Amino acid sequence: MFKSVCSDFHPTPFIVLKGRGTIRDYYGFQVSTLDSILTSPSAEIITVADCLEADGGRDGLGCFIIPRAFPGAEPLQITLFSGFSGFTVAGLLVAALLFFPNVGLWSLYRDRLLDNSPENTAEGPGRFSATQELNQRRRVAQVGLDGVRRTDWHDYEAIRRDAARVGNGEQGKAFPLSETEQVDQAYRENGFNIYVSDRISLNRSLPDIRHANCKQKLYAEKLPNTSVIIPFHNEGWSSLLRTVHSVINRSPPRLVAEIILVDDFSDKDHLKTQLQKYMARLPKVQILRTKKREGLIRTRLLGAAAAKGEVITFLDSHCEANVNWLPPLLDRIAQNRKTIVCPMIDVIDHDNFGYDTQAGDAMRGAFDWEMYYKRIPIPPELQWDDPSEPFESPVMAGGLFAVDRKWFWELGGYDTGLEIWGGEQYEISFKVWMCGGRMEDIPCSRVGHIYRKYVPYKVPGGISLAKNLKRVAEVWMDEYAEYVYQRRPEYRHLSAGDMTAQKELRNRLNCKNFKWFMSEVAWDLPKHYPPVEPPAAAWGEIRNVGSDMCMEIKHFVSGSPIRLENCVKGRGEVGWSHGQVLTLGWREDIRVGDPMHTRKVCFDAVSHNSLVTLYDCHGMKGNQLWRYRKDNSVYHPVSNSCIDSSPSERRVFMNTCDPSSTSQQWLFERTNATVLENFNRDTN
Ligand SMILES: [Mn+2]
Repeated sequence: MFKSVCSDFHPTPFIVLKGRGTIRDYYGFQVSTLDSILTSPSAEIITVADCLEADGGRDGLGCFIIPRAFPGAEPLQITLFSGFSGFTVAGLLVAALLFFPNVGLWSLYRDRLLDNSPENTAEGPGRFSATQELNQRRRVAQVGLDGVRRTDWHDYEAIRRDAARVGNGEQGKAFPLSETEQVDQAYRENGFNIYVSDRISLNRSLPDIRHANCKQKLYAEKLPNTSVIIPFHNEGWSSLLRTVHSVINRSPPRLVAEIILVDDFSDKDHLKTQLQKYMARLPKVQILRTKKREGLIRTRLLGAAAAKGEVITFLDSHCEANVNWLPPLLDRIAQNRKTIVCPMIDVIDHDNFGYDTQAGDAMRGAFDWEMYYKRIPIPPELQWDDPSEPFESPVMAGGLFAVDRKWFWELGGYDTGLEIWGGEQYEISFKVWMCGGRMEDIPCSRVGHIYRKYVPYKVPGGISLAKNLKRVAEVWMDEYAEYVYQRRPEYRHLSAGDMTAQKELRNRLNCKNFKWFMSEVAWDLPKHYPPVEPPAAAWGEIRNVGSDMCMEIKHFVSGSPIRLENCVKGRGEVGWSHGQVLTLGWREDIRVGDPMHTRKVCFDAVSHNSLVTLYDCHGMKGNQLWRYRKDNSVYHPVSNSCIDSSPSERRVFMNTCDPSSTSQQWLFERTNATVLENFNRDTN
């Protein structure tokens, strides 16, 4: 099947990646589903990266092809498409460079591939040795122009020990799963496979997937120490302990003042005396417990309030700290105590505990105007020659960051009016930027995190997230809050509680306004998520000229086919509830809904004769790019074909364009001539 896709639209070889869900190429073109890849005899392809997962299943931004498993991968994990399997790794890299040249992230990744793959794959477990010796020779501290003495903080003894480890999950490898191990219960209680976690050492080794430059970096000899705060609620035994062990194993002892576990009213037995006894052997670890369920935000605050270290470092309770993760964070704070720093968050697979980068790896934190967290590419203006250098990020992902303890409290900690979970990452991010600090992501600091399959416990109080977001919008976002309310009208009249203290804090700290934040910090965000949606080109019902029937979607979910049905408008019914209201919007895709309320499902076609179906919008044009042309055809540039219809079968499908065929002629209920002309001018 994808062979034909390949020859039709991709005369050139391309890399395909294995993962759960659908596989797309660089253009966002849907190549195949995983199943067809695995069952096809022509595919020798086995690699990891999944657009959907990469993107949190939302907008396709993560859908660049990035072979994230490549560096430390099993030998058979990348091959090229049929006919190109003779390519060497070098050939593959050349192909990659040719086909994905404009992605900054890609170039970042490419550097890593080039740095890591040749010597390391050859050397096997001794992967550190070359740089290691080099570093050991340079271990002497150097005094910089600024008079600061810098030293190599790597613990080579620990690195050697880790490199020698073999066994389940060692070197961050995926645990081989048999079906019996994917027991539902394991997921139900934890949101990830605790059985697998239990079979992996608490001290397991991880692959050093940092950029090679990180191995050479020196950091100030005199760094502040930190309290590491790990809030948890009903966390699994091995996942919690592995978090603690990884911190102890991979942090210079004198930089860790204490590790504070904060139990948010767990009821699992293993988290009571058993945990108490276990931690009694680890002098730096203390356990605090809330007296009732407080939620993540107040639990973190409780830990922060008890902290004595100069810096507070928050971690999630199912993390693994990687090689030399701490000094790069503390060093930035030592240079500017008002900097909040975040490690790169790597992905620990919730099924098999394989360790890998996020798709795209280094990206800036952002949000859309419904306040969903998003990741956007680092714009060229902010890319350094050395991609391992810290870069500015407008908002943090959430649970993993380090902050000068006093500065955290000067900023008021978290707004205590925020409940349970959600929105706090925006609050602290807006606050630090607007009130005289800054925020950075640190590529040389990496921490793995298990992204759960789902949240295994009830989150009490369903509207707390809405309230939290409204609080943040009201206190920090000024006139930009309106853009949120336009998309979330239900927030407008929601009571978010008393915000006097927060507004006073903003005044007292003399914080800049949100307009400043948008123009100086998140200036690249509107390119990806414009506050005001540019006008749509066409919307409303789409009526076929030949049959006088309308396009209709029965279920507004990915995978639904577009059908031809009687137009409901003619029957005096409401089009949107019938799935007959559609919008050709500014991203030049066709979405369900009217221009002000589109859903994130788009018209999607895989070939010149396939059905037209809905798919999660990726916003990257490619196979979701449509043109509404003067001859009333709906044209699909990537396949050079048009939407056709069969009234007897009620089917809507792709076909060779035939301007004389009325079954290919469509009338949108409304059009904006100017916008349409602009769209059509761009290509023709
Ligand atoms: Mn988590």
